Amino acid sequence: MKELISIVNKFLQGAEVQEISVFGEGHINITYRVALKSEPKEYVLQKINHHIFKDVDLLQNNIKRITDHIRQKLADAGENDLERKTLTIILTLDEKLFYFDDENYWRMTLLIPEAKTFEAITPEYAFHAGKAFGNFQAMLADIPGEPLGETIPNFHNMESRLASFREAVKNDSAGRLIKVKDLVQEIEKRADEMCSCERLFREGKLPKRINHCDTKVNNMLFDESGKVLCVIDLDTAMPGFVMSDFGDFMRSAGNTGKEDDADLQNVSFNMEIFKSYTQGYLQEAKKFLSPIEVEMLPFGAKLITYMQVTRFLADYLNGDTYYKISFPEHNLQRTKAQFKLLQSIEEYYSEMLNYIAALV
Ligand code: GN1
Ligand code: MG
Repeated sequence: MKELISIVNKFLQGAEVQEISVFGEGHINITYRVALKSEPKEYVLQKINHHIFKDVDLLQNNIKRITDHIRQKLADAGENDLERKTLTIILTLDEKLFYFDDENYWRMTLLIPEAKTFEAITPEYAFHAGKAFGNFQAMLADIPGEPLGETIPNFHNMESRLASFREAVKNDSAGRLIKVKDLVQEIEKRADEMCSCERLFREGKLPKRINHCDTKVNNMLFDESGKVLCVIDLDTAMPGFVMSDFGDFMRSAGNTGKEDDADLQNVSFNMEIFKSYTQGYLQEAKKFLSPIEVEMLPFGAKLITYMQVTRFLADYLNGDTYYKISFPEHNLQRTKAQFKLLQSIEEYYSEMLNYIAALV
């Protein structure tokens, strides 16, 4: 606690801290909520996982550019209450975007008051979420200057994810391969199909656009009425394929169970969430998407769920070096739950394709 207070004081001079508590559900960074004694405002303090985000300068500069750009767009559109509709970065006392204490990297933002996050939502909320993520992609389409840097190189590149997965299988460094041979086979069976986006990109048939690249339902803040206030967790915003963002929302909000559900019977794909989200998303995004991007949205649901299966299983095989875990077999449980979801998505795949074809 004392250490954390001294970090807070690198950002807010002489701030008297009332309370600091662990906050949110993230698997990567460590996040705290900070309340001060004298101020109504609250803050979010994060220890950035710099083993994963190796270039913190690039990371923080990306986020600054994104939030500046969005704030300007909102202001131009006559919106008010901007501090609740985009993240506000708190600079350090010497006006830097993060503080480095010789070991760890820290950053602060304003905490957005009276906002809610959810792990599961209703179709009505999904419609608003679709609009919000569509609008997020639209707003970032004309961010000025250089293209945003890749904070994690090849982050949503399936070919490179498969290469890392195969490396993990080959090394079997935690000696766990024996337990997961069937899952490895299931992954290999689908490998070729799942690399379609990279092939289409090379053939010049599929563009890259700025994506959020972590459109989990819990990376969105909702207000009391179910409308989306603000998109958060901007760490991975970078160029990618639009169906990735579509797919990550389906993977999280479209799951009737939990990401790591121990009871696989709870896990299946929720078509109602798919339909509402698609309607909301296309309302905002139809104007800038090419026909192939629209057509491939359901593929995104398969792809990102499949990618998550490979990522969780690779981490399990590597001995849990990437994701935070809560118990020893957590990554295996996550893998199984995500694989069950993938199977359910596969069952609904043609229904999804038909739904979109009828909608456009
Ligand atoms: C991580 O940090 P968090 O929990 O929002 C991960 C995503 C995964 C997700 C799985 C930088 O997101 O890519 O899809 O866990 N972020 C990073 O829930 O790897
Ligand atoms: Mg997050």
